[in-house]
Amino acid sequence: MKLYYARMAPNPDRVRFFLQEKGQWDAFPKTEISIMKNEHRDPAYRALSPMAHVPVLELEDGTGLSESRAICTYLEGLYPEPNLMGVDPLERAKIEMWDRRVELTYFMQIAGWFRNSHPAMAELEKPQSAEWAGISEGRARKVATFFDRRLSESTYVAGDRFTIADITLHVALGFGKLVKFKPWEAEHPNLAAWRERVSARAGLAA
Ligand SMILES: N[C@@H](CCC(=O)N[C@@H](CS)C(=O)NCC(=O)O)C(=O)O
Repeated sequence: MKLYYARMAPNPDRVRFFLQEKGQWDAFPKTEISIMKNEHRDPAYRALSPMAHVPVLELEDGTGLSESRAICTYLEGLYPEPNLMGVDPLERAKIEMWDRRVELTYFMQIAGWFRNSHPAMAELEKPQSAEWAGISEGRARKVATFFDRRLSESTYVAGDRFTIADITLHVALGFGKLVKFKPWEAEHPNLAAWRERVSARAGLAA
């Protein structure tokens, strides 16, 4: 088994933090892919990742598993402890619900904002759209308020314990720094308190 990942890229970081939380980051080999050097578009890599996305987990039989959450589902099966995705059908569903809310409504808006406005992304995002960036920014700002409210009633994103949904939010907040959006610094005290709590975890070390 081998993980193809990229440094300082949010989706690979979701898998890295997931493995770090499980104490398994060093359990199998990794290959670094440079997105800025276009290594993810190399035909050999595309054979594993047809959409040219990082990360990918290559299995012993040559299967390429992509989509960060799907990779985490597989890793949760291999390394069940500590549990990060739920122990029974209801808890699994609730964690997935919150994780997808974070990914689809916040993480993806930060991605749209960053990819359509940052000069470093001009090569990857063609064409860049200032209008798309603006709409994404507005939505990200609104959703930050939603998660601040959620964290006023819940210690962690999906409930009373740390799960994959916290990893996704942690990565998404870090991603937002690239567009200088730090909602925990103003007006969002619950997000700030949660961020301080999770940032202290060894598994989320940079
Ligand atoms: N939905 C995929 C997204 C993967 C993805 O977009 N990864 C980025 C790096 S964070 C990438 O490979 N970008 C390359 C590109 O846009 O050309 C996942 O969850 O893994």
